[in-house]
Amino acid sequence: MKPKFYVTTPIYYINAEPHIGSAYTTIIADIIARYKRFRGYDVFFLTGTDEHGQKVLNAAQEAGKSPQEFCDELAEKFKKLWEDLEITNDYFIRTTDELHMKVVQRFVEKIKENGDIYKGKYEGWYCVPCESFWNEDELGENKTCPSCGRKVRWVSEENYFFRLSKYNQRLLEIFQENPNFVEPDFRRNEMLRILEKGLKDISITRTSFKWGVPMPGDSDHVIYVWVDALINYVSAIGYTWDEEKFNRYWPADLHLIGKEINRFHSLIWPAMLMSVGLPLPKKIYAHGWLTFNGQKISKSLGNAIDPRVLVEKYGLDAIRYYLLREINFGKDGDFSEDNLIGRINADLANDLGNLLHRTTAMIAQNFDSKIPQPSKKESVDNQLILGSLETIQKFFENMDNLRFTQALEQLWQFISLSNKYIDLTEPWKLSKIAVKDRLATVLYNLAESLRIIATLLKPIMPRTSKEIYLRLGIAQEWEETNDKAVEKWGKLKPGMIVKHGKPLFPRIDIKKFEKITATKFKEEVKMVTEELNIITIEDFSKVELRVGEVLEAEKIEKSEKLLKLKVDLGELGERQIVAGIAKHYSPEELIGKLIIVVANLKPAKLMGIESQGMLLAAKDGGKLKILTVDGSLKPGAKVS
Ligand code: ME8
Repeated sequence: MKPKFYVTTPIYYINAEPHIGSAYTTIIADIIARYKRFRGYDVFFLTGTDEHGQKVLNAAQEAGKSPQEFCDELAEKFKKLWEDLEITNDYFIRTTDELHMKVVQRFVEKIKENGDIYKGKYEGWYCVPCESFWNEDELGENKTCPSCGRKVRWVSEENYFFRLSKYNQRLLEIFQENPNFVEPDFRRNEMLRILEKGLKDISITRTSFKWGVPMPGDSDHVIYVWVDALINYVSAIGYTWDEEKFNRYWPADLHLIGKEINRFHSLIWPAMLMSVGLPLPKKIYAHGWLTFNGQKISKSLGNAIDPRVLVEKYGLDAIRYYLLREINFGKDGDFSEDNLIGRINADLANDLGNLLHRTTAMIAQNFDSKIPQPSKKESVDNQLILGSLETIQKFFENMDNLRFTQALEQLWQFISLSNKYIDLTEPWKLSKIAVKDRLATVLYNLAESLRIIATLLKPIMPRTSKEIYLRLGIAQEWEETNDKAVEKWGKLKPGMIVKHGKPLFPRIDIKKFEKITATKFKEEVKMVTEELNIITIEDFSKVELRVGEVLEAEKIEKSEKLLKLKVDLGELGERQIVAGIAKHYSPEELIGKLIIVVANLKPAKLMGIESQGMLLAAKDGGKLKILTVDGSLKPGAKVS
């Protein structure tokens, strides 16, 4: 049986639309989930929405909707966004799901049965945006929330309390026994300081509003939104309703969160679990916060960016790559479009794109597009192979320890090594017959390096990984490919047909681009696919291709390249077409030919002469041949 891996994101408050911050955590969790599947784990990847509490209620009221109606609409937006971002979550939990609400009540009952809940009076400070209680001595100047800096409000209520203080000592021991329980270590140390100061019991119900899970046995109270939310991690996988599933996946292997909600996950949640007698999660990782182009991302300031706008502009894989490579995981970081473009041009277009481009072009030119059979290895080949083995091992080691930046640095070192291998072996000098065997070995090694690179990229840049497989002629292997594919060098079979195509990542001209500013959340953002060189049948059908008969052809004065043709397109009438074929065809030999014409191209002027369409021709080095039909057809016949 496969080992299991259970990874979660926070469940996001549904008071406003998702943005690049929530997308950051979700994309990282997706990369971890895909990576673990790739390594042979049975993964359960959970995300969802946090729908109760004062903050969501206020947002619904402002929108003039009932809270349920408001949540239903927003939950769909979150789901749609994750779909558009190709997030591979196994389940999406909503805290308004009836099943979840029952589990929350059952969980709280168990805490109560264990004697950990008592009734008392709560008087203190509350921050609605953070849904957090604070002690007087924790507040900032002018009674502001230490987490978000906004004004807190005084709350005085009869509440139920959870005996958090009872678990103080046990938590301290857990932190000492397992130094990796909370990561990074500086976040762990912050939690240790809180534990050393001593935990106070916390209020876990509210009476001032009704939007929440009713407290069992006292429906005047609703359960505190954080208690309700944390329980999602067990309710989603069957706690109290599917024992087998729950025992399979619990405890969670990784709760991935942002730093500001660390104490809920590292202190309160473990205490709640101890109270009901459940094992604790294996790791809580509290990552840093992102700014966008140097500015704080804030829904209230209206500068939250719909992640799809970024994806539309730069491509999904470029964003995934950038988030991992540039933001040192764990630390705060800035999502800067300048740096993103720098990375796209240098790492993706130059390093990776050129390696692929040069390799497939040389295989196409010298081996009729077939992956060649390698022969005797030389020492420069062995260096490349050793480099690949070292990369695979270090890449896995870094990924296993959530050191994403370092994992990618390692992989890009190998890409540089492969590019250097081209410079050292100078394959363009080997294309003479006498050294064809050597050329075959060099090009095989390059294609094999690319296969390894694409395989390791599968969890991080799935579209690019798939595209490289396609270019290497092994697209059918991609879906199933996993870490076994890089167990040894030389798994690429000679004879596969490579496809030489458009650049993987077009370079972006930094002078011409405009920075993204605040955007409204888009309902339907068209996602970019051209990065992949793939079009849909609908895209193809936009091009109207017709058979045309050349009626007249003549040279254009002062132009060496251009010919002016009159072409009969049957029902579409006659067209004037200007084509750059004068160096390859004389006007006379064209007359009467049945050629293929793009009939719905916007007219353009060439040397001042209008061209009402374009003819198709194929080029191979210096040779050019126009496309004709195989037999006779009426002018105007449709090509599809
Ligand atoms: O806290 N940079 O929900 P939330 C990086 N419902 N990550 C960011 C970010 C930024 N600028 N902004 C948001 C809640 N995040 C609770 C969670 S879990 C049981 C309940 C990410 O909508 C980051 O993961 O405020 C952060 O912890 C989370 O979104 C907060 O989402």
